Amino acid sequence: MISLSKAIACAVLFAHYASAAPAVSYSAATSSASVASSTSISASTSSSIVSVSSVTSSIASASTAASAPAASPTVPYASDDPNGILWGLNTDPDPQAIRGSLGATIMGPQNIAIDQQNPDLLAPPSTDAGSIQNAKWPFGLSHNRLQTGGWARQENIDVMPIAQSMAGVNMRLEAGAIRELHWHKTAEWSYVLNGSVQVSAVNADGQNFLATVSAGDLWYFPPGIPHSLQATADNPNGAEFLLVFDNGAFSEDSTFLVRHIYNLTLYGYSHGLQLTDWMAHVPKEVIAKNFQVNISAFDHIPGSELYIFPSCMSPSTIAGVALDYTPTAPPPDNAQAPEDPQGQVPSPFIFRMSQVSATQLSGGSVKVVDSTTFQVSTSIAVAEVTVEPGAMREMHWHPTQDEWTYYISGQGRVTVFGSSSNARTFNYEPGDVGFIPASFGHYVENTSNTTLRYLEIFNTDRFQDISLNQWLALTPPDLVKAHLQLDDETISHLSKTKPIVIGPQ
Ligand SMILES: *[C@@H]1O[C@H](CO)[C@@H](O)[C@H](O)[C@H]1NC(C)=O
Ligand SMILES: *[C@@H]1O[C@H](CO)[C@@H](O)[C@H](O)[C@H]1NC(C)=O
Ligand SMILES: *[C@@H]1O[C@H](CO)[C@@H](O)[C@H](O)[C@H]1NC(C)=O
Ligand SMILES: *[C@@H]1O[C@H](CO)[C@@H](O)[C@H](O)[C@H]1NC(C)=O
Ligand SMILES: CC(=O)N[C@H]1CO[C@H](CO)[C@@H](O)[C@@H]1O
Repeated sequence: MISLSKAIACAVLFAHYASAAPAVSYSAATSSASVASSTSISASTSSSIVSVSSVTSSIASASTAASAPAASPTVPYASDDPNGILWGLNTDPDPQAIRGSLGATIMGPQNIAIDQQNPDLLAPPSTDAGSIQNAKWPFGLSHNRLQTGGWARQENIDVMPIAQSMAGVNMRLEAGAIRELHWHKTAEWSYVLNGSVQVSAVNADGQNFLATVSAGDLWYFPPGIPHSLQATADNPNGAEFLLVFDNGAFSEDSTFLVRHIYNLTLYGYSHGLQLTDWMAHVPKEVIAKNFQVNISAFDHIPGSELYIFPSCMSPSTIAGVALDYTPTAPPPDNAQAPEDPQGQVPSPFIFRMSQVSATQLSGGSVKVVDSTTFQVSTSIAVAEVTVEPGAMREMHWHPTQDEWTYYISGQGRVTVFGSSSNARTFNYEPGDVGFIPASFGHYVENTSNTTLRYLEIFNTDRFQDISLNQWLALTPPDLVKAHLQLDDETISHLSKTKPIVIGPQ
């Protein structure tokens, strides 16, 4: 009897596939017939068939199926609890560790501001399980390096061990201030957050480059290419930008220099090498010989690295004692690189992403820039995503590349799923860094009343993602039904193109 019902059900499926010649042109009507016929088969006395009957009735009515206990063929149904976010940022003055019937109030001390920002850590959805490493780092928790003319703070494996493949730096330069001439073994990718920055570089063929980029634009310096950054006065306050390096152990901070020099040799980790630091650590006799000038020409080179400093006329500021410096005018946007007999670099080190129009989607927008358009950027790709209130970046994953996420505005909720029941939900705000290992399933839900804008950054030359929705739409429907017991109406809503950002519902 069991084998007969299976045989008939399979015959119906076969008939379905035979009639639907292009497998993608799925017919809801045919599938309803297959459900109906298997239901009629199950109207028998065999106890084994009873489970088939309850399965098919659950297909017929999703709402009644939900209340039927343990009716799935081998495991109970997933919980009906919608597990929504319990409070938004600063909307609950008294956040508590309670979700439904679980948890209890906090009786000890409480950092309310942190709990307000992290509802899904304090009162996680019941779908969270197992152990996903911490995947949130607010730049606001980073030690900041304050300099005359700006500051810099970093995220790397020291503070977020899960993020092995990329590290980030948030840097600020006042108008005219300079991030000094330097280089490093990692590539450097940047997204300008505010103001404008003039970048300079020279490549191994002696070709030079000079350009000014503004908010929403990118630069990229391949490993080892010497470069500098200087804020213009487009914004009288100067500029701020995000830097991303293709190695999670990157450190800008000389506090950890000893450790990183050790590892520079062993592991190829990379603190930047500064022009002034090098010059201060070579015998002056050698420097004079190198440049073939009188040694006195180097009487005023700095005794240690500058890192970030205001542009100035007098070198006397540089030795650590600010005597009298006169800020020069910040560079104009149309400044030209010095005449170069070797010519200019063949492929620009900047990309004006702010001028690319975003692809509009039902729930927001997306701009992807990788080496297909920004040719030199062979180790970093980016998707700039906006998600409107009530919408979400769809459930997806990136096949081979980790995602280093940076939140610019709005608030987002992300569940990182890493197989074997391991899942953890995090809440993000502007200035936070997130991290999602390659192939880990995730989504980004807008949990604010404003547009959520963030960057998905990958250590790769090509942006790639897999859409759950598209995957299911392009898989034989009966196969999908066999897994998820979806009804035809739901199957018909699957999208054969990637929704990317979807909603509101
Ligand atoms: C969004 O706006 C609604 C209505 O004003 C308010 O009740 C809710 O708390 C707001 N949510 C957030 C996350 O700010
Ligand atoms: C840029 O910075 C200025 C302050 O200098 C601020 O008023 C403005 O809102 C910022 N713009 C963005 C897009 O963050
Ligand atoms: C170098 O890096 C490795 C791998 O991250 C680490 O285990 C080791 O402690 C580091 N060495 C030093 C001296 O910091
Ligand atoms: C270098 O310059 C100093 C100061 O101008 C001068 O006294 C000295 O003779 C010069 N040395 C050489 C080798 O030219
Ligand atoms: C305005 C709006 O629709 N806000 C929504 C943002 O996302 C969260 C989580 O889904 C919802 O609770 C809000 O209503």
